[in-house]
Formats: sequence, C-alpha cells, structure tokens
Amino acid sequence: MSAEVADALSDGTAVVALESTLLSHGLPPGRNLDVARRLEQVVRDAGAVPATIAVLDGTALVGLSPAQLERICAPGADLAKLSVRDLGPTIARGRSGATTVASTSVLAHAAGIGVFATGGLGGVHLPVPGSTVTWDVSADLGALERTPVLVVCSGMKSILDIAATLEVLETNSVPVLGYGVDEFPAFYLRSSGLPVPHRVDDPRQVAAAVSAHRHFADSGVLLANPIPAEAEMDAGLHDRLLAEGLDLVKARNVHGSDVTPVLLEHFHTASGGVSLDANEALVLANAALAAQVAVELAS
Ligand code: PSU
Ligand code: MN
Repeated sequence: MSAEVADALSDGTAVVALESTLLSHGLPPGRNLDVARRLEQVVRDAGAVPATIAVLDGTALVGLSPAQLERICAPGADLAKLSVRDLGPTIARGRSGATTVASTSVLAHAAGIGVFATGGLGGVHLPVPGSTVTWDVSADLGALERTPVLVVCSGMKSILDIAATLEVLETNSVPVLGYGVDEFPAFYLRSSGLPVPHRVDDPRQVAAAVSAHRHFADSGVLLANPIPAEAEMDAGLHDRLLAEGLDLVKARNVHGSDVTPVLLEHFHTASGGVSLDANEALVLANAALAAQVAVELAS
C-alpha cells in the first residue's frame, strides 16, 4: 500500500479503488495517462483518496506513485491483463500486469477498501456462431459474488449478453442498483432497455443500501451509473461499430481475454475518437460518484 492509502485507511478517510486494465488495455497510450490522473483528481476533489491498483515486478500495489502510473500507461508497456487467477503466478514470478474488475476488487478488499470505480463490468459473452451456450463468462461476476466491495460502473458493454449477465448477478445474489434510473445502462448508451431491480437517487441511499446488505451478506454490490447524457453515443453509430467489431473478432479469430480489448480498439479508431470521449466521460463520472459514496460510508 502507498503511505497515503495506508494513512487514509487507518484514520478512516474515504478511499476509492481504481483499476488499471481500463488504462492499459481499454484506452490508447497518451490518453490513458491523462485519464488516469484525472480519475485520481476527481476522487480527491470529492474528499476521498484514490488507490489505483496494479501488479509491478511481483508486487501487488494499492495506490501508485506518479512514476508507477506513468509506467502502466506508457506506450509499449505491454502489460499482461490479470484476472484473479493470474495474481498468484504473476507475483510469484516477479512479473507485472494490469488488474481487471475481478482482481482489483479482490486486492482492494484485501487492503481494506470497500468502494471501487471502473468503466464497464465484464460479463457473459455472446455465444460463438454455431453454439447455443458460452463458457466465456467474466471472472468479474464470480469476484462480485465473493468479494464485499461496491463496484461503481456504467453497466457492461453491449458486446456482451447483458440480459444473461444480469441473470448471473441475480444467481450470485449480487444487489444491482441503478443510479437515478429505472433501466440498466449499456456503457456507451444510457439504457439497455432492461429494468434495474432497485433504483437509488443519491449517494446516501447507496451507502445505506450497502450498509444494510453488509449485515447479512458478504457479496459485492453493483451500482450502475449511466453515462452522462451529453456524452452518450449515437445509437446508430454504436450499432454499426458493434456489428463491425464482432465481424472483426470472428475474422481475426480472437478469443478469451483479447476479445474486449480488440472490440474497444475498433470502437475507438472507427468512431474517430467519439467512443473514447464517451468512455472517458463515464469513467470520470463513476469515480466522482464512488468517492461521494465512500465519503458517506466513512461518515
Ligand atoms: N470494460 C471496459 N473496458 C475495459 C474492461 C471492461 O469498458 O478495459 C476490462 C475490465 O478490466 C474488466 C475486463 O474487468 O475488461 C473483463 O475482461 P474479461 O471479459 O476478459 O473478464
Ligand atoms: Mn473471458
């Protein structure tokens, strides 16, 4: 833990965990460092301490120095994408990598942090053509089932089966809260058209729901915060990019953990940066909201 994060945790100051995969695998170099710094700043502006999480040279770090943040965002950093199962081997071998929602949640909880902001949650992937089921179900969902952390995100990307993902969250007994909305968001779009089970309208209500849940369950809680209206992508552009991206994944025979980064990269290049602006706006809004909730929980 960085000294700043350790001090904050010991004196009861609000702390917000931030993940590193969205920086290293979700945003292009240059832009990612700017977003990384601004994420930390919006958390500070709301009165909380940011703890960006990654593994560097065999050490799991909770709270990065400016130089460490630059390292994970550097062009050519070529970091591995680490889910929970990768943490042990990566640490043991002295290697480095960026952490996903699953592994960031687990490390945040191990450090004593209960609130975590990200962009999009992993979920249930669509079956490959010719198949009716998929075994590509993000470990993010299992981590949420087992790890008592509040994850603030803008839903999952429409590259996933959103309805199936919500079913898995229900099976895993993970509370799903919609922030100021009755419909579950779809990352670049404010609504997936699917209902959210519970609507909350301010950070106090979120904190109260999390505290009440903690009395009897140790699962995570998902807070779905839709992308700010002014940053929402045009639905037609979104649908076109998604169809193209899925064709690309098929044509290039992309599988497993590479699917999300390849699709994101297609969105970013083919939209001329529109999707990047959207991604940045939503993740900043989620960090600000997470900080407000963390402050409520700390009081
Ligand atoms: N959603 C995004 N950008 C990302 C990811 C999700 O908009 O970079 C990353 C997160 O780190 C998430 C991971 O935890 O992808 C899920 O990957 P997989 O489906 O391979 O579990
Ligand atoms: Mn996967």
